[in-house]
Amino acid sequence: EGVGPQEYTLIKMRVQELKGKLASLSPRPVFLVAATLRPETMYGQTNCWIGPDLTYIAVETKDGVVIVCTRRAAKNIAYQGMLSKDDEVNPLLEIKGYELMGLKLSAPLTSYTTIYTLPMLTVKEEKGTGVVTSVPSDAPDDFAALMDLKNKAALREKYGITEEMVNVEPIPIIDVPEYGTLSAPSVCQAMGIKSQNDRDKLVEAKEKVYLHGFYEGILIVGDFKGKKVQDVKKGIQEILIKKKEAITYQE
Ligand code: A2H
Repeated sequence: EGVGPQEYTLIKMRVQELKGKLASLSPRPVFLVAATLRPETMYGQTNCWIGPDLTYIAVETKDGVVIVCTRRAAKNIAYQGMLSKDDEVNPLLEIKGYELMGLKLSAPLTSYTTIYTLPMLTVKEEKGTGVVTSVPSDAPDDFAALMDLKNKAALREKYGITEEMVNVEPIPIIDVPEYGTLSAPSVCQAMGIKSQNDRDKLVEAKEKVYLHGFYEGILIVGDFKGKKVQDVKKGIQEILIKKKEAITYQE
């Protein structure tokens, strides 16, 4: 990671039904916000990751919607002047990650009309918003964590996840000369990676997939079809921001 501030795109994903603790936020629209460096990969989102043991808060933004993220991220968002009361974080509620599992979300660009929140044990409290977009076609971490949930009934049961919620497949969105249109699954398979616990191998797989995907990848879907990944990031970010489906975020 560089020395300067990192700019992320915060992707807004609408919670379709407000149940449990979230019911008290009704009738305001509620969004989980995920920090990504790769907004063009939102065409391939299959689910959303939440850290089961992290603590999240709900805060109201200046445009009257509610966003859910870690307290640390909410402070940064407040500092950037986006919350109702400047520079002050007044949570509407606090909620644990495990209480946010199995929610139905509407997310931009993906071909799935509903995606589910699922647990990933490696979501870091000190990065981004604690909410992570899952793109198993192009991120080895996402592919491995999804495989774990598909293969391990005990893991699903622990967090109240049903088979239906993990019944998704990686979506081909980027063609990488060396690896084809499903680069993360291809590299994971070639390296024998079956689980998010294969830490060392995953580090190597990520280096390969991210490097080749970003510098050599060609988008094969959407408005920027046929263009190089490195040339479309800004354009896709702008479209999402215009449609109020994303905001920029620095930390
Ligand atoms: B990226 P950097 Cl397809 N904990 O989004 C763990 N990982 C997190 C996180 C957190 N709290 N917050 C964000 N991230 C992930 C998509 C993607 C990403 C693709 C390919 C590469 C890639 C789909 N997941 O990142 O340490 C998010 O995953 C390449 C590094 O700040 C975010 O972008 O560089 C990335 O890590 C930010 O990592």
